[in-house]
Amino acid sequence: MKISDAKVFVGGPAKNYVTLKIMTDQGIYGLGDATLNNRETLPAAYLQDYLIPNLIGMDPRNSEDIWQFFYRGAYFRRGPIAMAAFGAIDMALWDIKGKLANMPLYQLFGGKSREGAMVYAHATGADLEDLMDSISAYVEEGYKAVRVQCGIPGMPGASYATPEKRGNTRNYITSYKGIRPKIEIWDTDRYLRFMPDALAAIRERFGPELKILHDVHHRLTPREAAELAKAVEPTRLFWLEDPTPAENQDVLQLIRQHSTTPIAIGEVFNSIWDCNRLIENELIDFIRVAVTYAGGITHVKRIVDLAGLHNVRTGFHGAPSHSPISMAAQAHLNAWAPNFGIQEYLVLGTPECEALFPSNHRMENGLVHVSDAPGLGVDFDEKEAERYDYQPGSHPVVRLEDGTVWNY
Ligand code: CS2
Ligand code: MG
Repeated sequence: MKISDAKVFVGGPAKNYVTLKIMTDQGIYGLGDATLNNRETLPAAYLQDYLIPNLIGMDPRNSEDIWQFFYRGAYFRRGPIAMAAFGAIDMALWDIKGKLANMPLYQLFGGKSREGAMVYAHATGADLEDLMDSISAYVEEGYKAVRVQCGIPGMPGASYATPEKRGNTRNYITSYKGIRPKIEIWDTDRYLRFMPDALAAIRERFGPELKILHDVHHRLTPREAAELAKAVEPTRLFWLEDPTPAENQDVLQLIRQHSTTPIAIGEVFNSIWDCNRLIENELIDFIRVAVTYAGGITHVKRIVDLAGLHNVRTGFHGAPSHSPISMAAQAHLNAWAPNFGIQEYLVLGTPECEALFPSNHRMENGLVHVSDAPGLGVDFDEKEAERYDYQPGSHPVVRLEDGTVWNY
């Protein structure tokens, strides 16, 4: 069996999805997602210029060897662009493997460990009351877990928290249009004065059962992160996400020394080498990698297994920039993983998105039920894809009030 051709498509409704289709000489094809939010053309170029010409003629069943060939063979290892490109190839090869076996992927991993995988949605509010309404709407729909982000008084424009800049949560887009980033202002003091009480008020309003998550989005120093984690302890969060950039990883000890609030980190990690110390030292409770830019199913499964040895559960990244293809790959891992925790779930879910990526994965009462179709269980309509072009976008750049550049 040989890979006969492969094509890359960039575009989609509201997001620029980077979709890889690998064809074989036996008619079976596989699909992968290489979307790297706001840098979509880069993994696409890596695939087109370097990886696809090497893939042609390879045996698609040897997904491990192909992964090693590209990863070790690149010499300059890792990084989000390369790992997103390898990730898409890897997903597509697993898709082919599942179709050949006539089995859904979770069966090839070891079968189902659960019927449905708990997901969380994003509730956002311009202020606390607005946020409460957004949470209520999700609770009424049956969600068991909600990430809560709120506009901070006196601090306009922490956009990852407020709906008005992003549209409502269902169509929320983690980018601004155009290449030049918008500037947003951040003030740590205002945030730290406001957020612990806001989270406590949410717990008070919704009771003990709701799983409450909050994303700090890398805005605090380790000392400030420890202060926040300690202050929110009585609220019993499901997790506190990215309280500080995980670059100086040893200082994450500081958070552990001061608090038992569960910590989730990893949406920007690209490999096991970004998180092995955090996992082995049990400095995090949830690992947030995505199958897309952490090298696909082959590599993420290794991370999941390492995490399982150290009381770390999964909480894969699932921002709306992931296409239904990588969300399907994650649905199969979630169905299997003995140390599954939760799945961030923001699939666009619009009729346009469903027409482009038909599938039987379904969400019900806050749980994702994985498709039983062979392989990934998601298809790609090339005719529909012709409707969409690449639209440049950018993440915001954050500055402090005095102009100092800060972390997005
Ligand atoms: C966020 C993301 O989903 C999350 O937890 O941190 O929305 C993040 O801002 C985007 O994925 C950036 O591309
Ligand atoms: Mg996040």
